Amino acid sequence: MKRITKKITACFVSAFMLCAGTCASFISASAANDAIQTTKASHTYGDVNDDGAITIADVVCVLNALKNGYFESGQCPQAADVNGDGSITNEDATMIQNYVLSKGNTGRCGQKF
Ligand SMILES: [Ca+2]
Ligand SMILES: [Ca+2]
Repeated sequence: MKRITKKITACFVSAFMLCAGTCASFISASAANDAIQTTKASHTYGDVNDDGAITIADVVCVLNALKNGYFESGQCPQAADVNGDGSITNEDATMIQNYVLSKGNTGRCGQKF
């Protein structure tokens, strides 16, 4: 059952990423630098919605931000740059998805900053 859920999640996210990819390619992490919108003292790479866990919801946050061009209030854009290249792209979303699915390159997901 868990395996099927992971496959369904992966399909959903892949389809969403395909759609988001046609709308926007990246958001500059430096442009979002003044946008930490939570009051926590520390954050975790990959935990974009800052709820204390890295889940598929964080992947969706990144994809929505790529589509819309901005992060919602309460989200932590810096946590989205998991490959540390200074931009937030589909690659970051893929790495967070990999972390959720426990496979592939996860960048610095899970590290505190
Ligand atoms: Ca989260
Ligand atoms: Ca990045």
